[in-house]
Amino acid sequence: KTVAIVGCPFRGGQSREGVDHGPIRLVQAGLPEQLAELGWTVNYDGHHQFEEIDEKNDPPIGKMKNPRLVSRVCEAVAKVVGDHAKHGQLPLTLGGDHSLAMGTISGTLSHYPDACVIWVDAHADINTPETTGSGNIHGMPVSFLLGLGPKVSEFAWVRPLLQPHRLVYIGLRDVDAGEKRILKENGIKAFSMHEVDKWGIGRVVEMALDHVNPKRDLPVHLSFDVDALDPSVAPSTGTPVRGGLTFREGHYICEAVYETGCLVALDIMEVNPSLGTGEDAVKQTVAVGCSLARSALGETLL
Ligand code: DIR
Ligand code: MN
Ligand code: MN
Ligand code: MN
Repeated sequence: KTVAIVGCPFRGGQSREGVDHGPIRLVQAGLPEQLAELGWTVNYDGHHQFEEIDEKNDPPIGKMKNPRLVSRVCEAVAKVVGDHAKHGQLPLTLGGDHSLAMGTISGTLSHYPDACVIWVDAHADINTPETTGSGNIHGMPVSFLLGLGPKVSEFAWVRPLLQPHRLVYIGLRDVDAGEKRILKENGIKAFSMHEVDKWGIGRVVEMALDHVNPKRDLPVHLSFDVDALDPSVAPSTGTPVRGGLTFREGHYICEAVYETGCLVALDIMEVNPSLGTGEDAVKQTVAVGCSLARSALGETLL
């Protein structure tokens, strides 16, 4: 079994500096060696190199900021992730901002068209270019994958292969009004922090899997935004929201997905080493990013 690390030093889907340094810190903290220790063959040959598009050559399209840059980077990431999947390797993408998941999930679906997606996040990231308030594309990748919203020619490469019933959220607590409407209209299943409080994380993960993968026979893509965790657990991230998952709840999700044996791709997104209350906060967040990845790739407590 081989894991292919796709380091994506990319920040074009949002406006805060530093998230492009997330993957570098995760690798420096020893993630490749830690995964090797778990018995994985680790395919890692440096971070992905992206083309640069100067901001003056990339004016907004509608409200969307850096649209050409985000589109081209995500298209490249989709190819890389899809190629690893075709070679039987499990792509582990290190972000970078969550717009990258437009690429990672496109890559997964190109090889596993019946894959389901578990999206762990404080946010739904399902705004369309019309509903977005911020214009930041990291708040929109899911709408592109589902084929919602207006057709934007710059993003014509994104095949809308994700079906609403193959998507489930865990951890939501900061969802825009337009996003709530989209979730309702499309019947998309979401377990917010309210449901985590009500049922406990064990039942929530079981219900989430029952929804997207009732027979536990479909490939699973786990896309984990570290801001799903409480800011006390993962402080160094661009849009922290209080009332998040505990350390154990976050890891439990990863452990339970690993136990299904269905995981085919993993994203660890939005680690931003420039944010938080100093170097301790950064170290803590980077360490949590590494341990989430280890849990999803088979590390057990006993
Ligand atoms: C907000 C925030 N819904 C937006 N989204 C974030 O910009 O569309 N996603 N922070 O991670
Ligand atoms: Mn920089
Ligand atoms: Mn996100
Ligand atoms: Mn988020």
